[in-house]
Amino acid sequence: MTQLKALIFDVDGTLAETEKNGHRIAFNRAFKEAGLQWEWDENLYGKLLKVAGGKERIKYYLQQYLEEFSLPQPLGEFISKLHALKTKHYKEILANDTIPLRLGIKRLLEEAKNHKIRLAIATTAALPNAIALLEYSLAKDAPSWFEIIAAGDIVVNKKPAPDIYQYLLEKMNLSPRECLVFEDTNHGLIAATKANLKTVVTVNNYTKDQDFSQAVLVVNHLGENHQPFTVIKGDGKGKNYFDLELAKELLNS
Ligand code: XBP
Repeated sequence: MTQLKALIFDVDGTLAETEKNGHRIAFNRAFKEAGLQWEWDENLYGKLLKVAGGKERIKYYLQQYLEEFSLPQPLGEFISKLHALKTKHYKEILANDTIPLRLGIKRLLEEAKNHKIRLAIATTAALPNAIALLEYSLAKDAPSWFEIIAAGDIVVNKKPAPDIYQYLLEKMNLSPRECLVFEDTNHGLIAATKANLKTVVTVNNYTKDQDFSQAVLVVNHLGENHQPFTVIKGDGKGKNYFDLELAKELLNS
């Protein structure tokens, strides 16, 4: 029997629905402030989400959608400055509008904390953005709930590469068999699976049609007693909502 020692969470889309009304709006505000006539609507943003990481997403947009745009040089510097503006706007959005956590997230995090299960974050987003979401949407001291917040450029290769998960396992001195991961996207699932980690997927509107065949469980959200989750794939073990008991059962099944 394998002992559950840690839960590892992706951030955007998994902890909270931050993409459509958070990151997307922040990108558009940054473009406007920089004098660029670019507008990422919901549909376009859904397509751009296949590229993880804000800087990488801007670069992809330039290359795939703005062929006629003469690329400023040095391109890396231009993108970094634009992304820094976007980070400023994203933090403002979180501070002013607070994006709520997804159903069941706070309950599960508190249960894990109370049972001394180690917590970590593995995100492609920039560190200040992950920290701001935790502070504004969970609790002021929430960043300290997590032993490691592995974010952004801490690894060279972002999801779907397994690097961020391998980095965490090494830093926390954990075996993949002792951890369970929570993701919302196919590229997050691939990253975790390549690192030999079992993964639970909570889908959202942007990701619900993606391939999650490698997940141990796919649900619409983590649920609450009065708001049960719907199992999309896998065995929810007769539960209404996701708790530590289910995490342990999934790890050992
Ligand atoms: C989500 C992302 C990020 C955000 C933008 O990562 O792909 O790129 O959309 O964040 P994850 P930044 O699902 O791994 O949390 O602009 O800070 O990169």
